[in-house]
Amino acid sequence: MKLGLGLYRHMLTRENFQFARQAGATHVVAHLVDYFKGGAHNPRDNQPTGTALGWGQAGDPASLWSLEDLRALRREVEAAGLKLEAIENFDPAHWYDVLLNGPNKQAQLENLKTIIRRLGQAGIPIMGYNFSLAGVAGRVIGPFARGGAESVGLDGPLNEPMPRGMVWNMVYDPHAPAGTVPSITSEELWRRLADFLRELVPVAEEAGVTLAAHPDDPPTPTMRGQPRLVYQPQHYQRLLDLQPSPANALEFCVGTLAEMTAGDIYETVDHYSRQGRLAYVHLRNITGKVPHYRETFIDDGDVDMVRVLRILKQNGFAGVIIPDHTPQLACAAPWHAGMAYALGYIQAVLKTLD
Ligand SMILES: [Mn+2]
Repeated sequence: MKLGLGLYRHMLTRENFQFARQAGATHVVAHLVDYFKGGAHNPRDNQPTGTALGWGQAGDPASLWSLEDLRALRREVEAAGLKLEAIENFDPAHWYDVLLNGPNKQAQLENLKTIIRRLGQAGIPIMGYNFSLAGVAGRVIGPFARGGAESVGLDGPLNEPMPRGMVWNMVYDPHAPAGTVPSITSEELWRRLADFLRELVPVAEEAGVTLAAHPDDPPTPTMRGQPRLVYQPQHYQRLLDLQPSPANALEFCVGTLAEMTAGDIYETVDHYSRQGRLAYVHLRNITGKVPHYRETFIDDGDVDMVRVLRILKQNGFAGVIIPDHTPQLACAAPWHAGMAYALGYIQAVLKTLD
């Protein structure tokens, strides 16, 4: 198993690549969506949380990530002695009508295929995504973690419907007419995912890229009046079975899976890792279950991380593990200190298992 660090777009700097390498990481997962653009209520040096208005503004719908930019990013990561393992998340600007089944759906499916082909050409092996209408919404911030460390949690789902022009907790059309996005059924959401996978998986196979699905975070049955896709552990199997290809895999988020009300986290880790369909792993600890949980330090929650990592090893998982979110440590660099703490902890467990 390999240790990686996830970096938000504005953190893709030489200094942060050095930080990752110094803290023991060998791989990087890069976010290319700027979640923080125009989001005044969103702290930039922490995971995005936002308000009912979402995280921020989506990118430019007419401008896809170029092959040149992807290659340049890979070169910069490699110059620091690291490998670029994955890009995490499509920009809502590039696929809002794939999620919403809107008039630009076919054109935007072509956008996604172009992006996958470019990843393949740039030698980036994994594309992480989260097929969700409401996205990562509804969470609250507070001094929830050990010693009063600032952390994130959920106190019940956000039921206020999404305004038009918003999807995936970002604004893709600031000039959209007033009103809200009508609710859809769970089966309709699964049909939209099936359309996406039917079109994308063959392209990913040909490009040598693995598609990796994140579960719904937070995993409540509904959010903002919309259904969720993967909010119980068994829903992940339905997603895998839609396209039984190694290119249809999981961005396996242990924290989110542990927040789910059904299932046992160790059985879930065993069930999915033994199928060889984990593209990469998000590691994070929590206390509680939806609709009331708190993110904790990696050693301090309900989940025995040593046991999780042992199961992954026993089942032959050889991919990259990144710390997911961590609480902020009270110091001059709260995000970095939190990540360094999680990286050191994971590294020590991996060494022990070897
Ligand atoms: Mn995650």
